[in-house]
Amino acid sequence: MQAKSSPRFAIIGAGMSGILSAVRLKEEGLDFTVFEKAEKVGGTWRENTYPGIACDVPSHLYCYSFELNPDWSYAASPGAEIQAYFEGVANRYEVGDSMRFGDPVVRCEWTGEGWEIETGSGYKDQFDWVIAATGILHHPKYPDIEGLEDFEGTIFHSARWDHSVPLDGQRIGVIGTGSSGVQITGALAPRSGKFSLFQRTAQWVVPVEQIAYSEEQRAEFRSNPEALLELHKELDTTFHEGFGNAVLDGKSEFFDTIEATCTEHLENHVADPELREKLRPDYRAACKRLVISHDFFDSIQHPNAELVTEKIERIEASGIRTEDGRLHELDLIVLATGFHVDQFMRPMTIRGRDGILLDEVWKERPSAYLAVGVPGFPNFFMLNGPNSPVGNFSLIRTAEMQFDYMMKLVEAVRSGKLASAMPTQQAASRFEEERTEAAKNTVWASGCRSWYLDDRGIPAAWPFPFSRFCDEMTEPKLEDFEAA
Ligand code: N01
Repeated sequence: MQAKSSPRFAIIGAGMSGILSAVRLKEEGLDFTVFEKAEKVGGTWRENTYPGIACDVPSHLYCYSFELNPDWSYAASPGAEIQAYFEGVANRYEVGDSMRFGDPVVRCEWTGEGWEIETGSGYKDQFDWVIAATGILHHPKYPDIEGLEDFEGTIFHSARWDHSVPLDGQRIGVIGTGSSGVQITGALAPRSGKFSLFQRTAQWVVPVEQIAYSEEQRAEFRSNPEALLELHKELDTTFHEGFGNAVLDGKSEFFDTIEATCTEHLENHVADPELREKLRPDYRAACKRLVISHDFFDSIQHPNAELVTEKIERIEASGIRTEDGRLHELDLIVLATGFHVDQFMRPMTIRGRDGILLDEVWKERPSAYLAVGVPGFPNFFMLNGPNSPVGNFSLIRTAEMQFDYMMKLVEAVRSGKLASAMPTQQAASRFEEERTEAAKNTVWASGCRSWYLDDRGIPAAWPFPFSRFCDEMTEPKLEDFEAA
């Protein structure tokens, strides 16, 4: 390993968490390389460019605490603006020179001294620490529907949008009514010749108006950074202490209020009683991720649009055949069918101490001590990894706290308190047991199908209050790590 006074860091991924890590390590004067498989930074915002993409989390919350942005155009800004924000941060902090683009990491191997990283091109280098900042929502999930290859029009996943394909006046079918499918519907139903949305499960749709910031408001934010900070803090507190804590109890009255708001919106905005019933969910609000939309009900009632709830039987050369025998003829099919959320760094080969493979350790399902580390993998640290808060707390705030926690472990290693930072099996098993029990009481376990659930139907996300997350991340419990 390198001298403990100058550790080298490999950061895998140049999305939100990877850029954060690069900026912070640069500030600390530490040596790092960012490995990015694609050609530029941005992660999910680089990969998802579908029409209508926006962040439904308030923009003034969805930014780094050290880089608030007075210039957001909307309360929920479009994807391209968020992508530009991340590119801007990477440029302003001049971390680009330490990034290797277009070359995926294929192997990380603990040598006994440190980590050897190998990329697809055969490039190899040695590091003391690995920060896996690979994200969650980036392996497209293709549905298991017969005949996907038989379609003679154009078909792609929502995260693989082909912008050369014409949309205006086309017959467009979208499979899936998660946040992506709903945003695509808002953008494309009015432009299409005919728009068919294939819904398997109705969604709770929370009507949040899209607010545009005027030039005066943006100028005010620019001239008054304290006001901007105040707004950021207010959104942070409201989100974490409201929604973030409410999800822990499936019976929380918080969700009665959300259900009442969504139901009123449905009753008042959908005229046709048959369509209204098709759009009415039959499970607890927030069991699946809530869909936030001010225009979905208007879009699905557009004269061009149709909500199809009959089960899809198969895809044929000219369209989608539903179980009622009807063929929905289409020019374009968009698969807004979500992501494989249990992959994390995989398919990389990650080999830890004594040659153990992460794939073996995670063969049943991924898990991590406090969502950041895995026994057997020294100095291997994950941001927004398995069991991390997802949807309940701000992803950016979470990554910032996880990064600060890691730096305390780095310090413990540099000062000789730990030989390397690796949770003990006992600490990891204790956390896993407690986490699994707590997860069963959350709203995500209240009876629905969603990407929050693991293969056993147990929610995988952090199931404790925000205060506990803050406490855990404030100071590592060194007794939970293998001793020096
Ligand atoms: O994916 P999803 P997403 N036949 O997994 C349906 C974030 N995000 O890309 O509900 C028919 O939520 C599936 O049906 P069902 C956000 O965290 C954020 O939309 O399982 N249908 C479902 O309707 C979000 O949660 C923003 O019955 C099939 C849909 O496909 C996450 O990304 C914007 C099917 C998948 O929904 C993922 O959202 C967009 C099949 N075989 C996304 N298979 C923001 O604004 C699947 N479905 C921040």
